[in-house]
Amino acid sequence: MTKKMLTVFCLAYLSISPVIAQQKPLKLWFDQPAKMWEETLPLGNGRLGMTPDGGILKEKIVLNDITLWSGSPQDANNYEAYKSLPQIRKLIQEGKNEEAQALVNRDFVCKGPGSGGAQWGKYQTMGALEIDFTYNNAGSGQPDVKQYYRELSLDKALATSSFMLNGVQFKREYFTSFDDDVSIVKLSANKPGQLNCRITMNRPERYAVKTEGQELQMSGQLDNGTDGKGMQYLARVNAKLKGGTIRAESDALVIKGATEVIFYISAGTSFKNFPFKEKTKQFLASAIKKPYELEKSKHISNFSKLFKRVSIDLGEGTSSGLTTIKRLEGFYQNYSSDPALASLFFQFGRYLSISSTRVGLLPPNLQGLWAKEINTPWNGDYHLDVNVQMNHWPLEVANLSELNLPLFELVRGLVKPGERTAKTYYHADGWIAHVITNVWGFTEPGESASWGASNAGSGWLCNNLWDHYAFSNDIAYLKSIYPILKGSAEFYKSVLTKDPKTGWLVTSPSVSPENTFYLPNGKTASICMGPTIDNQIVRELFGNVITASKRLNVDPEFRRELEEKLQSVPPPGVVGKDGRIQEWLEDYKETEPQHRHISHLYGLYPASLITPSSTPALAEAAKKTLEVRGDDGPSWSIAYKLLFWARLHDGNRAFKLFREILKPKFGTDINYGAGGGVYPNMLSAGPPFQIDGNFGAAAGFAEMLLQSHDGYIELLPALPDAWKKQGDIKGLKARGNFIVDFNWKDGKVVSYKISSLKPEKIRVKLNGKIQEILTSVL
Ligand code: FUC
Repeated sequence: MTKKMLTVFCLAYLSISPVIAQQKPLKLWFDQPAKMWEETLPLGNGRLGMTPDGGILKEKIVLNDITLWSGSPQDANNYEAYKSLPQIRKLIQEGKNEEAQALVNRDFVCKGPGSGGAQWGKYQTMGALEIDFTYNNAGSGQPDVKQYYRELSLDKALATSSFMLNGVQFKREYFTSFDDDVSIVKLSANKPGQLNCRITMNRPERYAVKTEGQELQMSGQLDNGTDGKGMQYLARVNAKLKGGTIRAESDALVIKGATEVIFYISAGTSFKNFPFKEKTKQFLASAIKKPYELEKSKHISNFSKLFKRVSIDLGEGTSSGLTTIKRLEGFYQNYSSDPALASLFFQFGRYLSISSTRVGLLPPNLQGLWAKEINTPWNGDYHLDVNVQMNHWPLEVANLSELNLPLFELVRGLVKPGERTAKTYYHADGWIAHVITNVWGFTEPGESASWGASNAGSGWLCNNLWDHYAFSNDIAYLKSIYPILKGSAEFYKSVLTKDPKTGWLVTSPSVSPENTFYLPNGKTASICMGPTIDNQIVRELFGNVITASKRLNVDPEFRRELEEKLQSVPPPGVVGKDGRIQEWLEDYKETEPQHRHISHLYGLYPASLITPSSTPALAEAAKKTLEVRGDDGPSWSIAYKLLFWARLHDGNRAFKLFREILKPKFGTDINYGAGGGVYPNMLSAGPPFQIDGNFGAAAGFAEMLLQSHDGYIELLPALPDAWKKQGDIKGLKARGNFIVDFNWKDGKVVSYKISSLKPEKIRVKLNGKIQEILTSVL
């Protein structure tokens, strides 16, 4: 920092006006039961998930366990692949990309059916718990239902439903406990003896149900794609009653004349040899003997430890009392009447993160944790060309840093198989993962060249790993990820080949995720060398490994090699003749100008190779790129564009995308083009439900209000007019391990506090000026 830039030295706490009102309870609520699964309320404790529909006479609760996967580890490497590599590269250099693509399809994809095969597997539902209240119910005919209410409290991670039926008030509470690791459903009536019901469990396939004493059990074994004997699972249900009787039938529990019933659902799988039979028994026994109110309060307090770290208030507006679906319907046209919906959606993203992953387990997959079927869209897997990365983008800024660790574990598991794939296909050092993976460590290319040959997967994952370090400053963590980052850099270092036209070092063969271009001869192809995303990833990764090796004081020789290679890596972007950033090394025309993927802006986000201050020309070209791409797409694509515009400091444009992503949707047919939004329960509609849109939008929301990637912390970098009036934020995080609190009025920051473990001099940009300040101590 120069003396000139040291405009002001001040204390980090600058209070000019009183803090804005406390955050109101955060909830989604409905005045009727869910008519489709996308209206149910998602609950999860990072392992177990459940989505109750609040049905009056029949309640269906879909159950999940994040580890429930079919398939098994496999070796789908084509050990002959490397023989074709020189020829593929030669054809690409000669401009015969379509011929190269044919060869990739013949020799350079995975062996076998890839992600279409049973061995690859699927994340799938555990089944459902059904409570039938019509059973044995006195009287028939039309039920007289009044005062129906259904709520998901984000503050408490608790769902409730209540209604009056034939003069009796019934209430249900549901939570996936952060205490005893079981799911709990409590039914109560305000008059004695009114609860009569029959409880069953089922699954679309591979299940058996029985009772053992007073315990209902569902168990089964999934297909592993070889001998059919894959992962095992077990769900146990038991109940505690006030009043009435419980009786076990061969495949059901029958309750008569109770005033209160508490169901405990304990479930587990054999994933990684988890002793699920014993553990589910222990979890159940421990929960059932604890007083319900104690279990509930421990659940809420454990959950709140994470959730309460951040509060946001953008003002209440006049619509915040409406049902969630009415608020969603109104928001697009009349957003200024409901600023609280925007902060609710951000907090919902945080809620979903806490609910769908936990340290020591798996990262959220395409559906997070909530799959309602066996044939989950795209296998409910981990896509590495934006989706799983996006699932983690809000975590650091939203002060849920530790929830990045399950991804780190997943990536660690890819290194060994990825080394085999690197050797087999490229004769290369290090490790690679291509475009999709599962819990079984798949790293081979996908089964089709057009999307499966991307070289970007492993490098892109390293960006997530690095970000956790950038935000946490945790040197022990850096030490632990260093071998992974180094291994990825080793891969790219050994595969980079010289483009004879430019002399640049590039990947080959690869693709720009899922997009296709026209060759000068009019034919189309996807296979190419040096797609822009790969160039940006290599540049960023090499830079990070160089920094890490200096901080850890290791590998000076390797560092020098990377520094030397970096001289010949293409710049973060090349501007084509129409002013856009080229997606490919050549200025090809894309077959789909509005393609959902916008991978060539990776350098703008999540990387920070392109910024308005450091590369203004590329930032302008990025705007043109986005204009042509348009504002529509599956929800994740809209979220990505929102993030780009936030990085380009265009708050109103970012907000336009934010509105698009909050458009109510009901359809569930797969969309590759336009039409993303949200379902009534605010889960993201690709369509179908895909959770990356929720997480991407949460990251985008934060990116409009706080950025820290350009050498300083910037407050309100892309504040839209809609939120100018007022706002109050507490607990967001900035790179360098800083907690950031601030509030604003009429678009100007009026008070802020930046805290760290010890006082630090840092640069902050607020109200248009960069200042140097001293942080407060936490
Ligand atoms: C990629 C995207 C699709 C979808 C799928 C899970 O293939 O192009 O839109 O999100 O991942």
